[in-house]
Formats: sequence, structure tokens, C-alpha cells
Amino acid sequence: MFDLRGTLRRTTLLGTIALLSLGMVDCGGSTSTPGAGGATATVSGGKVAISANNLKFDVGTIKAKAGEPFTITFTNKEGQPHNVSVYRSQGGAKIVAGEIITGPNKTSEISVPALDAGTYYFQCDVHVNMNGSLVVS
Ligand SMILES: [Cu+2]
Repeated sequence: MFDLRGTLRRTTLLGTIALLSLGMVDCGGSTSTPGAGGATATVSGGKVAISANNLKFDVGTIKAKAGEPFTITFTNKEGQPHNVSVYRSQGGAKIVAGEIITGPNKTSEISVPALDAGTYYFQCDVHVNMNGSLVVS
């Protein structure tokens, strides 16, 4: 009984540490402004590349042409699960969900359908503060 309580206490402590760690990660990316501070990648030849490392995308804005489907080649460079999903807007309708992959050096391809002009939103569904804008024009 005493041992069990000790285990429970340790488990609770670990849980608290895990929550604190998550909190710190959230603070690090506290602004959820799409595309904040990221580079821009432009779809070329129907393709665009984006990668994730250190819980960040290397691209904050993807630019694409209206009415033309394209493929996102997504590379996960680290041992954290990530994906790329495209939404109509932040919290809006999902357009396409990428497969969640865990690196290092795993790649998935996300087929994005032809879209009307507008500003869309992409995120990692595991870490929603990893996000950016998809600008279609
Ligand atoms: Cu992620």
C-alpha cells in the first residue's frame, strides 16, 4: 500500500512536470498568428516543400495559384510526430489532412485540391501552434 502511494505520487509529479513542459512549449509559440515570422514558399511545377524541426515549420506562408491543385512534400526532420493539414481558416473546415509522421527524415506528400483565391490556414494537428498561411491568388 505504501509502495502504491509512492508510485502514485511519482506519477503525479511526472504528470505535473509534463504539463509544465507543455506549458513552456506553448509559451514559446504563444502567438498563433498565421505565418508569424516564417519564410515564404511558392508552389512551383505543382509542388512545394515544407519541413518541420524543433517543433517549428520552416515555412510560415505557402503561396499557390487559384484553380491549380498542388502537392506539399512534407519532411519531418525530428523524432516528434507532425503532419500538415490545410483548413479553410483557423478552426474552420478541413480541406485535407496530412498523415502524421515521426522522423527523423520521414516524408509525406499532401495533395491539395484546386482552391479559389483566398487566404487559407495550415497547421500540424499534433501541435496546433505550428501553423501558417496558405495564400491562393
Ligand atoms: Cu507537430
